[in-house]
Amino acid sequence: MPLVHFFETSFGRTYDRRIILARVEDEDGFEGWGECTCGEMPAYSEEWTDSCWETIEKILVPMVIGKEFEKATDVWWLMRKVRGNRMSKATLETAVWDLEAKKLNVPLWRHLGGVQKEIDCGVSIGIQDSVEQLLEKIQTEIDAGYKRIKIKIAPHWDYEVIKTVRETFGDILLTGDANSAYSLDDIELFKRMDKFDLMMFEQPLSHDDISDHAKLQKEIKTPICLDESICYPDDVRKVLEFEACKIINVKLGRVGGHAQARVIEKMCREAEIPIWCGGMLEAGIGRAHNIAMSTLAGFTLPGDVSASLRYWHEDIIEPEVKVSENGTIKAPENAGIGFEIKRDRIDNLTVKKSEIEANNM
Ligand code: OSB
Ligand code: MG
Repeated sequence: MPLVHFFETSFGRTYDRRIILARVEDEDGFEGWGECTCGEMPAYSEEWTDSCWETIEKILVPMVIGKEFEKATDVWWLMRKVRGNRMSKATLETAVWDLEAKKLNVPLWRHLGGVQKEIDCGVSIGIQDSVEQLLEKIQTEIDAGYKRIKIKIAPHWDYEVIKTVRETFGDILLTGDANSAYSLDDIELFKRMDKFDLMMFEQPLSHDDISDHAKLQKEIKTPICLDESICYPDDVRKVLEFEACKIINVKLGRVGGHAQARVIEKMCREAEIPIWCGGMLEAGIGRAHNIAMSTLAGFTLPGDVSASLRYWHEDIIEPEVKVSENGTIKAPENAGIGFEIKRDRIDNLTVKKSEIEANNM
């Protein structure tokens, strides 16, 4: 699926998405859908489209298909012998959650224990060809009502850019996401950027680091938010212990699905660490799962979940995800993820398909 506008982070530019979808069916004919949130390159994480395909088809499906289990929460445990590969796991796991909610005839968000009927939305704006272009994009999103603007930062696109954005837009809720582009050698730069009063610096240091972030957090007032570093509930325990951040970004794929996300949400809520839902340039199915997760009580900050039309000329769900002029999305009242799947559109976009039946295993 071609993106409406390219998306650039500190690790590169994306023009087109190659997305894996999973459709699961149970013996009673109920179905559920999941979307793999990996990138086209092993850059944000080690997983990428073709590796996920192999992992899901050859390794994970045989662990789940044809198995009798009580609840969607069991799927994570059925796959426990596989280390890592959480985006691959989440693809199947989230599909089973959708199926379970449809079977119970309840919206997935209620089934997960969500309490917020409407979620607060922000946007993530990539690195642009020019600062003027960035300012234009920010204006568009503010006009659309979004509650928080996040810009991507990198060593060629940081201090001066943030300064200009602050001078132009004043007191907006503003965040900078570095996607691991810096090291502790940059402490002085971060201290100088403290004065811009950002809501947070997201993942400034290494993708798998906790202790360097703790050192940086001690030196700056701006809250650090961890994204890439948080893979398991145990990582949350460690970042809290070392005070490595003050905010956490939760992504369904990065943590392995809804069951793990719920554990992390509860831990953060109890520790009074605010969390928000991150995005991975999802198509409609992944976006719908993000909306459901964002309704959990701990998700108190605006997430990176925004309107379908910011990404796609035409999405794969109906209705498309729309954002109110107050910058919110209403949680749907239909069963499961709550959106219709556009099967024809998906069929037209499909380049590869694998159908696996339990009795063939
Ligand atoms: O770090 O949050 C990130 C996109 C791809 C990989 C990593 C990230 C992002 C985003 C986009 O920031 C969020 C979105 O609009 O989906
Ligand atoms: Mg991020």
